[in-house]
Amino acid sequence: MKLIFSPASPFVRKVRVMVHEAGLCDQVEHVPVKTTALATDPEVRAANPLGKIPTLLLDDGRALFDSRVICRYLDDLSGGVLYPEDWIWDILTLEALADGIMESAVLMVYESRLRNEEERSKKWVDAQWAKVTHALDSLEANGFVAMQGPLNFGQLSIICALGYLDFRHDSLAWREGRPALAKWHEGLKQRASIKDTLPSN
Ligand SMILES: N[C@@H](CCC(=O)N[C@@H](CS)C(=O)NCC(=O)O)C(=O)O
Repeated sequence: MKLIFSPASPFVRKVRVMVHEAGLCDQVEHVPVKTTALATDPEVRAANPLGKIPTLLLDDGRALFDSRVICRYLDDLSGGVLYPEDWIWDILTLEALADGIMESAVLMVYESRLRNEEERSKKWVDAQWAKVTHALDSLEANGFVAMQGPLNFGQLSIICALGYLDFRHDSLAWREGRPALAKWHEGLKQRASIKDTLPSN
């Protein structure tokens, strides 16, 4: 299998964490690309009509996307450990929350990197950050069942989302006023799959 990836993407990081946790490191070749919404890499476009990463190329020529599909697929290959059936809807909801945090955080980056000064909207950026803060506040208030109990992929997705906030939006200090979430994050960030997949430019 080939993973088309960039080391900065939080969605890609989810897949890299899953590859690690599933013990599939020697079965996935990493193919780095530089792609943006305004300049899509041709290899990405050929594999995924949406032009987005992560995209996973299977050995039989099929392509899988997006990160949720790829992570479920890889977990399935390794015996279905991180999406246990008993809690599946809660875990998928937690993963969706993590993806929503990532989407808003990535859109904020696009606003400053891909748009000219006169095209940028502070109102839009503030609205995206408001989505992130509402999500973080609900995690701090312990509103999600799947945050408790044995490790699952909803939890690891949240770790990837928080890691992206540290990587790109450090100055917005997500830990402030959220001691429980910060403590929970400290506990999981020492896992090998998390330490080995830190985002970079
Ligand atoms: N829902 C998708 C989101 C993927 C995504 O937005 N990836 C970004 C990189 S962080 C991307 O490929 N952006 C290029 C574009 O929007 O064309 C997933 O979970 O994989």
